[in-house]
Amino acid sequence: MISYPPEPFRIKTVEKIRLLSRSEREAAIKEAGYNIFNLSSRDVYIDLLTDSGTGAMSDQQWAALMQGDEAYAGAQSFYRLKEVIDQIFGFKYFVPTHQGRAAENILSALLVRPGSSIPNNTHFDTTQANVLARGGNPVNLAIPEAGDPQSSHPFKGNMDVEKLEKFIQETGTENIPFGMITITNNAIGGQPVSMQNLHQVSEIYRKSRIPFFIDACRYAENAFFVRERDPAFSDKSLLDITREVFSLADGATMSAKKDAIVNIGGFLTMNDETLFQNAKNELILREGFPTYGGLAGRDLDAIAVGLREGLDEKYLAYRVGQTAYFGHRLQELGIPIVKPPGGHAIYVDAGAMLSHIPADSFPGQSLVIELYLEGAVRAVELGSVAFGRTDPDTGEKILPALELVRLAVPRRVYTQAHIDYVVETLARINERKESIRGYRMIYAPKLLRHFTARFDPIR
Ligand code: P61
Repeated sequence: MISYPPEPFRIKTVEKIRLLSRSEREAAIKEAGYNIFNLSSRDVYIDLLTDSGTGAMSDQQWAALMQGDEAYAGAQSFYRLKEVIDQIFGFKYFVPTHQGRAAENILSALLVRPGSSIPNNTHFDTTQANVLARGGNPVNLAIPEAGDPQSSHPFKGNMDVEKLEKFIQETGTENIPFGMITITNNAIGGQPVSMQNLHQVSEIYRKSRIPFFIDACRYAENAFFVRERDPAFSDKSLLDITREVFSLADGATMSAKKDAIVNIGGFLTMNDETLFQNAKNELILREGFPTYGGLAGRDLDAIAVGLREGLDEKYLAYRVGQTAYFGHRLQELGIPIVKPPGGHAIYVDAGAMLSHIPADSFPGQSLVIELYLEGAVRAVELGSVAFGRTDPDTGEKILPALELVRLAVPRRVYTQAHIDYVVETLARINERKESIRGYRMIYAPKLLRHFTARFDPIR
């Protein structure tokens, strides 16, 4: 039994939550078309839909908001953020964006052409969609262990470097405008990438002259895992580890809604001056002037403070410890999860738990709906609903290897009692799992379909 880490903070502001009755929950989820994205947040008791933008800001961040400089051009908030980004990331240039996908959009708009291929360990859905939207081909080259929920490989987020080399040779560097790696690897369980793997990937991209961009949303959690799991880094500071990581790349896309613990914000950072010029022009067209991006000056100040807090050792020990406690409690109950627990979330292997429901009847979606019905807990499906798609050329259905349900833990928000409540909710579902049925998708848009899809229960 692993213990729950004491929080390295105390609570100054609280927010009321309410638990609807079972019959109210049944009505709410039906009204939502059995899609938790359509629920009103007041109808959710414990919201584990995402760790993105849902963290609790600190007193220091709230104080920083008051100092926001709202000047259209040359705002002081921009320079304060620049100082922190320079220190942590170390690239020559950056543009603020309203969130991570806006940074991905700029990069894709500037570099992806129809027929381009973009390799990654595993693209998250917004990166995948931004590449697809420009006619590109997002390619996932994670190590084989990434597809095995039982494997407790310490760096399960790694890229398969042999596959990457082969892929580059076969595709031709002229068809690969940039390559990526996502730290931590969200789509396969919030699993870290090792420093050694990052060095190897960087070397491969560099020798092929392919610009290397890191999807950096959870870089601080990744740095913490590197220090915990790789003895070569056990006495290095998290800042030193982080700087080494980014020194290997040509740029990064960042959603500040994760490890910078803010409710909104992101940025695109790079070394290439021409790319920076073009990014500024693209930014001006769609986001805003380059010293504020799609944000208010005060948001930039909150990010600047949050980036430092997100890299704090005591905070990260608590953060990763809380997620580990959550995962171990579920494992004790025999609930199949992706092992080992990742940094920001627990991923239940719904395909294994509800093995009687076939992938095209969406076992992950069934579990998500049961979590709501049983305890008003909101989780998200990361399986055939989120990642399934139809090949535009062959009409073939492409389904992901795993049917996962993610329980993401917002930063500094929920207590041990809340986590225990979710564990107990899942335990009750697990006891009657054979009676759970699948769902039929009755509406889906072409891209990012899980946000607006609607379902009907299969009777
Ligand atoms: C999340 F249900 N993630 O994990 P933006 N890269 C990576 C991410 O994890 C990520 C982004 C880029 C979210 C929010 C989310 O279908 C969903 O600031 C590794 O959200 O634009 C975001 O950053 C994009 C939840 C995104 C979803 C898409 O919960």
